Amino acid sequence: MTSSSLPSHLLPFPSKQSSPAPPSSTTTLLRIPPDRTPTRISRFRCSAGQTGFFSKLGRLIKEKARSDVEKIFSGFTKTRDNLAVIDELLLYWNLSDTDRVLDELEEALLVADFGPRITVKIVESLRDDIYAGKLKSGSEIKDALKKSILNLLTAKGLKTELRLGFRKPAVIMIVGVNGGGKTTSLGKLANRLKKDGTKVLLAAGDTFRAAASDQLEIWAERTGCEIVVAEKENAKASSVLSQAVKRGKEQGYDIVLCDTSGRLHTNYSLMEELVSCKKVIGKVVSGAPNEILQVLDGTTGLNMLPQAREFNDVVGVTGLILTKLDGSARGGCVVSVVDELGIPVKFVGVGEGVEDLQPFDAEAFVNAIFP
Ligand SMILES: Nc1nc2c(ncn2[C@@H]2O[C@H](COP(=O)(O)OP(=O)(O)OP(=O)(O)O)[C@@H](O)[C@H]2O)c(=O)[nH]1
Ligand SMILES: [Mg+2]
Repeated sequence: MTSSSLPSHLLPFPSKQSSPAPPSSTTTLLRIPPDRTPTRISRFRCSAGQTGFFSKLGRLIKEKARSDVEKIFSGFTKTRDNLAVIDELLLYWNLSDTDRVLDELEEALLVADFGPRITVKIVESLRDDIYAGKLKSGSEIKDALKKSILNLLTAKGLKTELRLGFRKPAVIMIVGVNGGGKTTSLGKLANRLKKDGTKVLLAAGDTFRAAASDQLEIWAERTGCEIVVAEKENAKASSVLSQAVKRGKEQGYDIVLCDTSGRLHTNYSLMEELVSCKKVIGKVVSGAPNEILQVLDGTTGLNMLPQAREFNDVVGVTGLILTKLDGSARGGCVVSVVDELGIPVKFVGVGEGVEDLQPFDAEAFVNAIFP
């Protein structure tokens, strides 16, 4: 089947010729119920061909990652300080001292929130390599330590770029506990995608607090994206998201970014609400949501592990956004989450500004915590 014989909502992307109007410069608010047509709709322009567009977008996003390493990890001072002791230990390391040095190294990793499972795994593999004569100096041990952490972060072929499928619109749901930075991350992501030439629709799926949609509307204005908000109070999140994705489909959006309410991972009924949000989205666009990104507050340390585990069990998390790395982030735990749950970190939040979202780069991460 050629793309021209596909129904319009299945076309990967409109060609440049089919989208003649210029993009709108202002935000249009779309309110449900959907019988109201929006006053103005921006048209998508894509110079990247059709199916290749999302992969090009992913590549662009990844390339940008490499340019801003220092800013990304400015918040790791605390983690770095905790791990600085490792440099001192390894400086004076000699073979006869191995067990004592490895005990202290273990302690330092635990203090830096690597978690017991990962810590033991790393230290035991170092011990084996030292006694097998593969590591002969402090600097070799440090390199091996960094390499084993990098391996943990990159094993299992985890993809850090967004995977958006080929149907339009791609749908991304942002989930997580209260106050982690979901709405802010969604706004920053909208900014990034919009700048890369994508037609983005925001969906105010946090119907729990009245102020939540106001907050997202500010992000819509800031990024020049359109937004769907609930018309009435007490609207169901699933109904707002379903309407938004329908809009996205009917009006040729590339991506719908869905905000959701913060919820404790231990609250069964709220977690179930997420499941119904996911279901209704999938009914509108088969295969959607393409990404369910969980926001984890980088300052919460090991608490992020049970959160990630629970959200993943309930809705199937496809990627993580690690926020507040500009604060006093506790980086070690990320390695545990990635290793235990096999979910890649896709973005990191490094501030409250619109530009403060960076793609995750595992190598830069390791270099930031072990300079
Ligand atoms: N320093 C810093 N602050 C951040 C970052 N991301 C979010 N914040 C701040 O964290 C606070 C909470 O952010 P929100 O985006 O409202 O968090 P949320 O998860 O949507 O919160 P709820 O909807 O209430 O669950 C706000 O003050 C944000 O400005 C970040 O990367 N760095
Ligand atoms: Mg929010």
